[in-house]
Amino acid sequence: MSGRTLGYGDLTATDAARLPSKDPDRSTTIRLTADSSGYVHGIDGASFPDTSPITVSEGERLRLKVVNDTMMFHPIHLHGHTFQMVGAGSARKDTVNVLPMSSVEVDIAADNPGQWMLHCHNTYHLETGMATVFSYRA
Ligand SMILES: [Cu+2]
Repeated sequence: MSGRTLGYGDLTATDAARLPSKDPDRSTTIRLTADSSGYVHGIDGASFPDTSPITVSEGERLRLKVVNDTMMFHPIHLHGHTFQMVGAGSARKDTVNVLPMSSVEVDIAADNPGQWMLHCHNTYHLETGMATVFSYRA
């Protein structure tokens, strides 16, 4: 077996897909968590629906850091938007795999008002609480 694994750092958004250049208006961090059993998942130590929403205002550019405090992979998916990777390449995506005990940063253009789910796409992590709401202020 030879070759190497493609990483996010290898991916660059095309001009048509890239977010317009803009500094973030605000930054926030969420931590992906699990209880000591490893079978109850959450965000910042709480399980949905008890997680705190990520609140944004329309037109805002949010830099979101997602820190994985667990030993599992978490493909984090945001509804209603595509974000742009920061630091490792510049791919435009709606799901990013956050590796165990590591983090990713993404920029999100808040351009689609509503109440959108942000969650782990591993269904058993979602069903035990690794979800929150990406919530536009009224
Ligand atoms: Cu997960």
